[in-house]
Amino acid sequence: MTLKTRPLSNAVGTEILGFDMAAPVSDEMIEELKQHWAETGLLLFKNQKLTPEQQIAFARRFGPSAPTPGVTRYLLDGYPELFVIANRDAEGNLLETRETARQWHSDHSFKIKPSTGSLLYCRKMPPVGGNTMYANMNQAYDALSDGMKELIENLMAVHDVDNVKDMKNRAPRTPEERASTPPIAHRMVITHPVTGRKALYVSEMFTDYIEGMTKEESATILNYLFQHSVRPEFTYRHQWDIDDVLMWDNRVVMHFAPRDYDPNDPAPDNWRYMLRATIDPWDDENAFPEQEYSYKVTLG
Ligand SMILES: O=C(O)CCC(=O)C(=O)O
Ligand SMILES: [Fe+2]
Repeated sequence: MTLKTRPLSNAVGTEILGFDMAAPVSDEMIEELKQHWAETGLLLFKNQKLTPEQQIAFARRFGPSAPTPGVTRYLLDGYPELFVIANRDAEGNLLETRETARQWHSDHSFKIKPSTGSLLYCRKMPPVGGNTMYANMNQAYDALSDGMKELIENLMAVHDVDNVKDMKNRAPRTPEERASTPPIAHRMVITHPVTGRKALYVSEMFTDYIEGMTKEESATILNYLFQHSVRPEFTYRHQWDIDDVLMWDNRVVMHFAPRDYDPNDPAPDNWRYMLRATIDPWDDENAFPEQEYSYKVTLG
């Protein structure tokens, strides 16, 4: 059986039409979904009615659960595989994750084996704003000059959770949390195992510096790449409806949640509540071929 689909935008994404994620899904259909996921970086499923168990079970068809190191405090009660990204809890208390994703990033790029994808389920959304943006890093790579491609081809960039700027609403990380996420070097250019396409693999949220360069040199190159990779023509901006599920491939896209609503506004309908299931590569699977070069960076 072939899925009914339509493109979400020129740059990113495929909408999967008339699909029920809670119903039994054949292996063939999962393979077909994986192909769209790899080719366009993002799948949209609308009008989904999922229990936490069903969301987790669907994500598990694509890979094992990816524990989020260093952020054990934000997991759904009774469901440690689901990460809660919300401005308020059911009692109206403000939550620390209300300013999540205010910089472009690829999830878990600070791990030696980064997460391949995430599956984000919208439970509550304010009437205006609360959008999520995606940028196609295959297209960003392709649009670079040959000179820039050659320069970065074999360079390693260091990714670090402590590079994240917007931690001000969060409790300081404990020494154990810090120790669980040492800085990690990855190739700046990765190749997707399904499509064979190259992608830029640096982000303003997690990428700290380029190995073998001074901070100043590396900042100049990285800042250029950060701006270049999110040029409007490479992006898609999703306006969420409640019951939407978006599932992205971290090897193809970066994403970003603009502060286009006020998470602190106490109005009852100003409530954004999302549940994320995070997908790791299987044990025998390299998320991308260059990963064999990734390593932990020894400090000072
Ligand atoms: O809240 C969002 O729109 C995105 C959050 C995010 O970065 C994620 O779920 O990985
Ligand atoms: Fe994210």
